[in-house]
Amino acid sequence: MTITITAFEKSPDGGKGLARDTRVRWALEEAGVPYEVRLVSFRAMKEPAHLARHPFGQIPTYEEGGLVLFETGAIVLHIAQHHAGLLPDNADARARAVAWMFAALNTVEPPILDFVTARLFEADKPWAEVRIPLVADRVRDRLKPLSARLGNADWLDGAFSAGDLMMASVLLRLRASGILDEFPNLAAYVARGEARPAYKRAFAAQLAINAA
Ligand code: GTB
Repeated sequence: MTITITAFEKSPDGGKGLARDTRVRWALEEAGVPYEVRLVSFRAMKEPAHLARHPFGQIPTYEEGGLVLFETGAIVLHIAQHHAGLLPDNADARARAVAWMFAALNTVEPPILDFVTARLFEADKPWAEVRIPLVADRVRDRLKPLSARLGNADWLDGAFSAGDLMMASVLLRLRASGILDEFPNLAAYVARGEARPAYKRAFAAQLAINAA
């Protein structure tokens, strides 16, 4: 059955892979599943056809037969549950990999979003000088224990899993700020993710659209 995802017609990052379709593309590439992409403009994202796919008018979405999904956590989990390569066979290890997915989305990503928003979109506001260091410290408060847990390991819990895919995807957005480099093992962890052939294919696919 054909899988179709949605992505920005023109991503604001110009193809740096920071928009959230990249993590869905990465999961599909890890699973070896072909997919098609429906590109949507910012206007089309808020029109009825897309709102029927995504109640908040965002990308990415995922369509497969009669199934329509939104939220990258739900989409990546769906892919991981239906194809080999992203979740371990052992039930306990599988549950832990899912826990890392939730940790990425629910514990690590929120302060990163606050930080990126403050730096990129609110830097001209009168409170920015005070707020940005505060939110940067909230990011560090998450990265310190994450770095301690990862230690010298390649991945968070044994073999690479959807938990690592999601965590690396979330951490990627920090690179430009320099905060990631304060934690060399996390910077190396993200680089390991980016070095995976599946990530490279996902990155190239979104770049091909945005560089055009
Ligand atoms: N929780 C949702 C999920 O994980 O799927 C969040 C989805 C989301 O925020 N989608 C964004 C979107 O559609 C695109 S990824 N925004 C348009 C809107 O809300 O109207 C966020 C994003 C956008 C641009 C860059 N960039 O250019 O660097 C990076 C990330």
